[in-house]
Amino acid sequence: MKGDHGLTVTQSLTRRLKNPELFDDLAGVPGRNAEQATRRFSVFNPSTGELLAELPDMDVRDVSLAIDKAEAAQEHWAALTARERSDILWEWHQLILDHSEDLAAILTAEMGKPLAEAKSEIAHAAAYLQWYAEEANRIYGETISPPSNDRRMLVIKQPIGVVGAITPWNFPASMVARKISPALAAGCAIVLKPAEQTPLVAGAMFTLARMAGFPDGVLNLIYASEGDAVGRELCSNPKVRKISFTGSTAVGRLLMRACSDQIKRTSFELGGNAPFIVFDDADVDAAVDGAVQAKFRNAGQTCVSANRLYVQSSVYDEFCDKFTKRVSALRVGDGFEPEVSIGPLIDKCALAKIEDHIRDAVRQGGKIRCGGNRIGESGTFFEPTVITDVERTMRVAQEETFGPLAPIIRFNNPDQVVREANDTIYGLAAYFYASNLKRVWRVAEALEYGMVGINTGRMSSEAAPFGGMKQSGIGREGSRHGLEDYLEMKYLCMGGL
Ligand code: TXE
Repeated sequence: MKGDHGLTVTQSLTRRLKNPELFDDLAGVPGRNAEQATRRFSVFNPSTGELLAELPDMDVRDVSLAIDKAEAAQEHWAALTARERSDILWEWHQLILDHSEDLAAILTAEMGKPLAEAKSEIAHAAAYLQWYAEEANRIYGETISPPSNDRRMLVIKQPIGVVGAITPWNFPASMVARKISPALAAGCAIVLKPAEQTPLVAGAMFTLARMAGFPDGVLNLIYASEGDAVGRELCSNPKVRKISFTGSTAVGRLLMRACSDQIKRTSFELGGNAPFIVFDDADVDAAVDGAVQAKFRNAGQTCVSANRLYVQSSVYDEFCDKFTKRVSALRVGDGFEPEVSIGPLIDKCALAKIEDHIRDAVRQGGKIRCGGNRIGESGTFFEPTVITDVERTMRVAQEETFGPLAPIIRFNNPDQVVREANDTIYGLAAYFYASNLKRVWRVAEALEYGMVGINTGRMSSEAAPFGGMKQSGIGREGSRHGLEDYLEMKYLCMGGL
């Protein structure tokens, strides 16, 4: 079906939406010449293979124009009072809640995750906007006791300026909100490039942002079929003062190099290799619950996904049996079908990676307890899989699988397991289950991770700083710390008093 703006959206999706006009802005990119207007890229539903939309494939010229617009708008945006910025963010938050069903349907259609998960992601996205609508009013500086009485010293906080943001496909709504809302609260303007697989929900959110009243130019959206050229322009254009990126560590490295010429500010949230440790004093049933959540949410396609499970010998058999039973019962399918808790993987590459990891583990003695196969000839559905007898040297324990595969490693020595858990280039999230208070503190402090879940498999919250150590990234998103990442600190010294 062709919309007024030349957008193709399948009837099955538009029929689901109460407000199909959420798509209206998707194709409208002013100022493009005829040659640019012919270049488009397609967005597909990974569950069905249906074509969802054909979007303008924007290029470096579009990015450069968007940066100009952002720069022109930023000063005005920063000059509004904190309360005025906060009110617009509140309005956007409200509009997202009002349209949450439509936004969730778009998200499930383009990304594949179960509708219930999509709804909770939209609520999570709205929660970031709410949090930073409040936080916008809490930007504080400081005064310093001067070393001599003839001067006064203070510190003020100012917006960094124009921010280039690049988001991934695994949380296409909440990643957008998590980056944009603190930046807007701080007084920055944004140029955002969502992932090419999942640009539609970002587009719909931007439509709602316009309705909320953001001044023209403060929020700019770039649709592009790949990230390379956009990334280069964002990193090399001196008008962009900061890059905020969530995605793979490999691309994070490229962007960091590209930003080094101008010593550009960066926030990176990159890959992970989260350990999930079950000690012998853990509540095993609770640990099973937590592991199912931490591993299989979003079909395992989360940067905080439990990538390797370590279970202490004395509870190993009980844990493996109970966990395998729960995992075998998970239903895989189209995210729009009720009862489905595992959607498709994002693409064929993701499928190939999980199969490689399984092959490698089995070759070295890993035992498949359930799953292990793709479902159907076409499509990217994969059975939720548990492998036991895993060794830490296997690829499945070394690399981020980013899929519904849980490798379980047996351990005997509690001190050694913490050292093994830390033995990775990543440091995003770790989980452990234990009840002995001394052990809880010691292990929590010893894990070299930005986030540690203790007796829980779920910890993301707008109220908490999300981010990693080592090669999992730089900076934090969420909480008051997330706001600081979009503010420059300026020291003022007034003399001659
Ligand atoms: O990531 P990419 P992919 C990890 C996960 C996954 C792997 C690959 O292990 O299996 O990365 O996923 C844009 N300059 N994570 O290929 O390529 C791209 O257009 C600028 C973890 O999807 O990093 C998209 O918008 N931008 C992660 C975004 O980067 C570039 C979430 C992410 O794509 C670019 C996703 C370039 N040269 C994957 N190349 C997490 N932390 O949750 C690509 N992009």
